[in-house]
Amino acid sequence: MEFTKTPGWLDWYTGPSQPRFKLPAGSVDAHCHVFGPGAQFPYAPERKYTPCDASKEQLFAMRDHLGFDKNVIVQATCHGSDNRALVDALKASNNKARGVATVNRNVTDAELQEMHAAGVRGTRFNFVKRLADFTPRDVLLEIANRIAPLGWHVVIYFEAVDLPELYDFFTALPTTVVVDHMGRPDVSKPVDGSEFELFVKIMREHSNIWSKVSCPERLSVTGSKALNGEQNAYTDVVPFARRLVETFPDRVLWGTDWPHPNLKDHMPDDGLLVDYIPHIATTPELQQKLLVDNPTRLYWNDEALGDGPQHAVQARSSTD
Ligand code: 0GY
Repeated sequence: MEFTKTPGWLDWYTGPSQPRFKLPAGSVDAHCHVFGPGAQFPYAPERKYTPCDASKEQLFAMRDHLGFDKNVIVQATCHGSDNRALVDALKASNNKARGVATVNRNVTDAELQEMHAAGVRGTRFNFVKRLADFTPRDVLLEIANRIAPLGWHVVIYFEAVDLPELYDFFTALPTTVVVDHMGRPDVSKPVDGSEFELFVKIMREHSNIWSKVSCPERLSVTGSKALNGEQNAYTDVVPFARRLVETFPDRVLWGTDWPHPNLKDHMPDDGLLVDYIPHIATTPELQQKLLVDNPTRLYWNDEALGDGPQHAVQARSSTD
């Protein structure tokens, strides 16, 4: 099938620089996507955008170039709940990728088991209105209760202004919960202001809630961009990410967000994006937790694939 990209679509950056920051051995890019290719894995009819293609081979080449060891591939909304491109990438990864799928209430137990065997370890609930249609809370809770026995977690994507209304739902979820991109704070507001304090509170009071401290390129308002060798990009986002890394060092993850869907302003050089990491995780100990220990514990705690969910549940409870 032929697809035409959304007008104004920015393609991912080709020829990224070599990062100056040397990632610790075993580092995981814990938030990235594959797009199609559309000819092989058609984009979903209900999608809100049509991206450029970004194949598993291109993702794995980017991983190797940047110095990551592994990926966590998150189902992008342009594929809806058709997880075939994701599962195909996981199977081709040689145990170097895990996945976060999107499932609806009609998913069968056999489909869940198949995804688990391929390396899926979570499902994503998207509350960003420009990306996904509304799903009733009772349906989401039903899905969360279906995936919990597999040892999977829930990834949530929302914007900071919506947190007060979503707070009770999030804190009632029965699994580990991973928040995308720090709950998208408005970084022109103070890092100790009421909006971000609410996010810190939900993490402080709920030890099952984790955060990705990713996507400064999406959140930055005044910071310089990760382009043209810039070693101090997105400085306005740094205090927010650094606060989470230092307050919750065992519950933070980092990812490139390659191939960076829906950016409107600029496409970052992914090498320079890696050079942003030591600004938010300033010691080797914090870097090791953020990039290696935390994602490995969450996604590779059952080393052998295909052992089935029971094994995953046991592995999970023994480390919790
Ligand atoms: C991200 C951010 C975005 C898109 C998606 O699944 C998606 O389409 O997550 C966005 O547009 O903010 O995490 O990739």
